[in-house]
Amino acid sequence: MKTSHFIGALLVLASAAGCEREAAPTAPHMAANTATGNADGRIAFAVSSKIFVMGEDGSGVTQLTPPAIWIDDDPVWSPDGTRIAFRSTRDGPYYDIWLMNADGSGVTRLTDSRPFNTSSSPAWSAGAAWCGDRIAFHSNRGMGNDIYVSNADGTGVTQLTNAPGSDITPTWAPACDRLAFVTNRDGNYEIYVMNPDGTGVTRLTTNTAVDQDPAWSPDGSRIAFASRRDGNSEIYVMSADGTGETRLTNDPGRDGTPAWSPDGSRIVFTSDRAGRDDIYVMDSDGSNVSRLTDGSTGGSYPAWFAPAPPPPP
Ligand SMILES: [Ca+2]
Ligand SMILES: [Ca+2]
Repeated sequence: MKTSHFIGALLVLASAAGCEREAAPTAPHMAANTATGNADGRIAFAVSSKIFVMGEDGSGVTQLTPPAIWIDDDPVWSPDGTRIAFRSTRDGPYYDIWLMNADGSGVTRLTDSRPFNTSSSPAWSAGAAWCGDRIAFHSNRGMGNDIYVSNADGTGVTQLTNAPGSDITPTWAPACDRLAFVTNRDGNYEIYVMNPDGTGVTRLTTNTAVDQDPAWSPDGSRIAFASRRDGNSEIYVMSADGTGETRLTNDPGRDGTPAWSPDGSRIVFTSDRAGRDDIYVMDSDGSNVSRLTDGSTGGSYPAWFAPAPPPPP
């Protein structure tokens, strides 16, 4: 469900490099509530290309992936909160999707795009229904970036899009009946939706600016996204059919990667309005903005755990 700063990757790398000077936790403490599978109220995020978790009030920041030269970022939760998918260059130099337990243990590879291709932007099916434990992602293993889906055990990899242009950052609707994604197939980056089998592709946004980072509200009725249509990146929300676009943020900083709270009342996002990437939260109408990450960490790529019903017996 979470997206990446894919289009602004260079900016993100520059920002991440700037964060390297900051002191990172050196002795990560493991969060007992995630180790036992209860991830309620937890937000996973990235700091300086390492993955962390914290409480939804910004407390209990815990580092999950080790200090290392490779990149780990863009985390998303499994439907039961016991695992996290993320992208990593640990077998680099190119990105692949990896999985780990919610306490950082048990790291395994999901995709293998070696030697020359990348896979990024994992989206784990979760939300209103049990959706079969599938992970969508984008990869350039074909002709340019396209959307793929894989079972969480790595089997059943299926290519969903195969059109000119770059199709990136898929995210599941909560009922898993649709996927939103971003593509420049019509000349500039817009937000599209499609059925889970790749049919029924429909464009939702229409303007000349970059539109990216779609995120479904937990009830499936709305999609939050980021757009530069008003001069710099801001968070917007629209109905799931593309109508009623409304701006939520209004700040000269770069605001992006929105993700909803499980009850839909709040939206967490990344902003550099205080000078570098930090995680902020606001009410879903754009009011009551507050910063979650303090000056010692910063952060980007927030993913708010939303519990899904268990699989049928
Ligand atoms: Ca656009
Ligand atoms: Ca802004």
